[in-house]
Amino acid sequence: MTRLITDYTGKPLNECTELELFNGVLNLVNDAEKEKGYNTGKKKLYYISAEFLIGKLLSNNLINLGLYQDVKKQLEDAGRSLADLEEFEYEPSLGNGGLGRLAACFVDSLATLGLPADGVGLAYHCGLFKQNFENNKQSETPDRWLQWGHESWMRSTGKHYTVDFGGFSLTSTMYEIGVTGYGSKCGKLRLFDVDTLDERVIRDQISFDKKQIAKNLTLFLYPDDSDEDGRILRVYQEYFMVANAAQLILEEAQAKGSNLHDLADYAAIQINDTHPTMVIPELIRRLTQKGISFEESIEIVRAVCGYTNHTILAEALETWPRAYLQKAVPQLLPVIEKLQAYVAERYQEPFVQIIDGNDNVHMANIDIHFSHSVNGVAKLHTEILKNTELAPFYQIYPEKFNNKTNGITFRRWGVMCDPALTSLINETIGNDWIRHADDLKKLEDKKDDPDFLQKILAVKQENKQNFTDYLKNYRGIEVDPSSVFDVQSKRLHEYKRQQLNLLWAISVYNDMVEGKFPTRPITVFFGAKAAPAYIIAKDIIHAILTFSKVLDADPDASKWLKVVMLENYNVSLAEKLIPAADISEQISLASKEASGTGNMKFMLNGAVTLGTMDGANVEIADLVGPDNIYTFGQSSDEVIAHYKKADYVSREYYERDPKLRKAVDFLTGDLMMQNGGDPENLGRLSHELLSKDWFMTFPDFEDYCETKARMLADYEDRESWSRKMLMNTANAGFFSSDRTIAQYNEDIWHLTPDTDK
Ligand code: GLG
Repeated sequence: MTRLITDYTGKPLNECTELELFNGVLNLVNDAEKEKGYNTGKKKLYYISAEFLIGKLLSNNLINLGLYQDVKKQLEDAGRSLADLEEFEYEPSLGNGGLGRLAACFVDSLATLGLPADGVGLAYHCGLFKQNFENNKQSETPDRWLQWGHESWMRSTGKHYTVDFGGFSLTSTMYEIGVTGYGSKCGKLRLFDVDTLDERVIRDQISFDKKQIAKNLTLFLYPDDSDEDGRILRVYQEYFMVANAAQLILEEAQAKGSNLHDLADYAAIQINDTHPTMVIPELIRRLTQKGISFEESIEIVRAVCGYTNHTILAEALETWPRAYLQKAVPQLLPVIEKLQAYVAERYQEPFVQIIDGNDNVHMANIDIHFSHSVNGVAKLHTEILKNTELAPFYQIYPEKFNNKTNGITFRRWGVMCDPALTSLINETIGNDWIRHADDLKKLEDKKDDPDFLQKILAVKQENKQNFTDYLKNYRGIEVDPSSVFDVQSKRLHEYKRQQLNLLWAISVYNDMVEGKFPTRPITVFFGAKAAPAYIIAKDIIHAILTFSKVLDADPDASKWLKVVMLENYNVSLAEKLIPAADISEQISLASKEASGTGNMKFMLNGAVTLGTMDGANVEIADLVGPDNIYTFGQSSDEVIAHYKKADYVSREYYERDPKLRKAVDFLTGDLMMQNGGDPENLGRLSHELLSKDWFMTFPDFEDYCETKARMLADYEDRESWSRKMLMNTANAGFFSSDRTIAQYNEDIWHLTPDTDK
């Protein structure tokens, strides 16, 4: 039976405002979702995460529910367009980067595989922030994605919990966003909000009164933590998230018949990075309150919880001074102290203690001792955890450590974002790959078929043209669709080394000044937000924006090289950019990128990777073979050895390599200053590179430039390049998040798919 949009709008579609139309279709989707029902079962997974970077919902849900064509037609018949509605839709701002996008892919796959699961997190009103560029610099404003009201996005469940903090309590409301599976029942994202929130406490840009917890608790994701109030606020936020989660989990388990001793038969919890760690002491506290002994509570919680480490960078291995916990969550401190005593009784090694000699509480250490599983997110990352970063823990608990290489949902990152490629694939091998991604391998049969290789090139050209049109129409940016689209999009972080790409681009410019031009024009796209308090990251953005002005101002050079830094890079923009990419830049310092998931999206969409042997790049290289990827740079073993010996001196490379020296000097040179460069920012960046360069840009510079030149030369053999594209798409199947989730379930959660019943 066809659902009519007019039943939801209550008036003819041509008389509706965009918002009325949007809400109408959204409610139609809601009903279709409810009718499909939700995956249920005795045991349920609670995937707790500070971020869920879900992206726009409308089209994705329509595709998953099989309503896309029908709704599109109803709109067209009334002279309206689904494409316009997609543009109108505002992207939810509930995440930052890879961690949050991974969580969004995972809930999609959980639903699709029929696994009973909730994503659990917070309903931030202004999300991370909206990025604006002014005077070649990033500034931030609140990303008010809930401006049309919660109800445009989520349903209030009418469920409330009380969360106690030191000296006061807050009441929460639980909201739900449906997660439609592909050809399956649905799942739910359950987001908690505080009823007393007051957006009026926001002052200038994204600053606000950090002390007014009741009014600011769920305003922003990762509020500024450069001062003590900011850091304590994060503790409040994290506890609010897990105290709600713990109440929900215990309540649901008991409703299904659990006597709590058998909680692990009813609930699995996945802790993502350390933000949800306090769920462990919180559950132990609640279990002991119900009369279960402390020792048994530990065993119960350990059987329920698994921990995923998403990065070896210190920022994700949180430590909180005991005093912060004492202030924000005094009821937890006795539990944490008892956990420390439990550890101290068994293990003397200082590294594995929960509370260190300076009274800092190590959240990851709680996770590792009191979970039954610890996983990394790519093969190399897990090996580094076992052998280096967490080696003393691996000695104690070898059986807990396991790898789960990340994945992406092929529904959003294939079907939805790349309809042209999807049609070509469907025509060729049928559409089973959407659910059984390994099927893509069948495309390899076509690798010597010149007609097919031409078709792949035509799809890419169509996508590049679409993106070119989008940039022109919506952003007023002109690019040349026949240029090579060289793309680096991801958060701005020194270890990801956008600065390496920039130094390469500057060298290309320097060559042009000397009369050496590229074979074909190149457009380098950057998309990246820098954390507001991350000074060097913002300096790098400033350098990129300034250099792009230098190029634009040069009539000769601008024909051959253009640098575009895309403002406010988010999921919706990624969906347009990735299908248009020729080159996928994955150039992090080896050992530092735990996995990456952008690398997988580009690969699926037929971009060829230029990357270091880092994170999941290593597995991409294994799958596609050396002819279909360009790798360069130091290995992770070499990098780790340099850190250990502390023997890296960036200036030596600068002195030795004239090309590098010229590029670095350019940063603070006249042309940059004449085009809006700020001597303070550029001076600081140059000084950082010359005196520290902590992420070893310089040692990889020469190899990067040579490899990129080889890659650009190979690009000119269009048929052979198309074969590389094909080999990337054909071997992307392993990176479906359906595979990742199936492995988590097999090894860690042990849920029974609803479909098996
Ligand atoms: C991290 C890492 C990424 C990883 C992602 C998801 O930096 O390499 O792909 O988690 O596991 N904080 C992140 O984005």
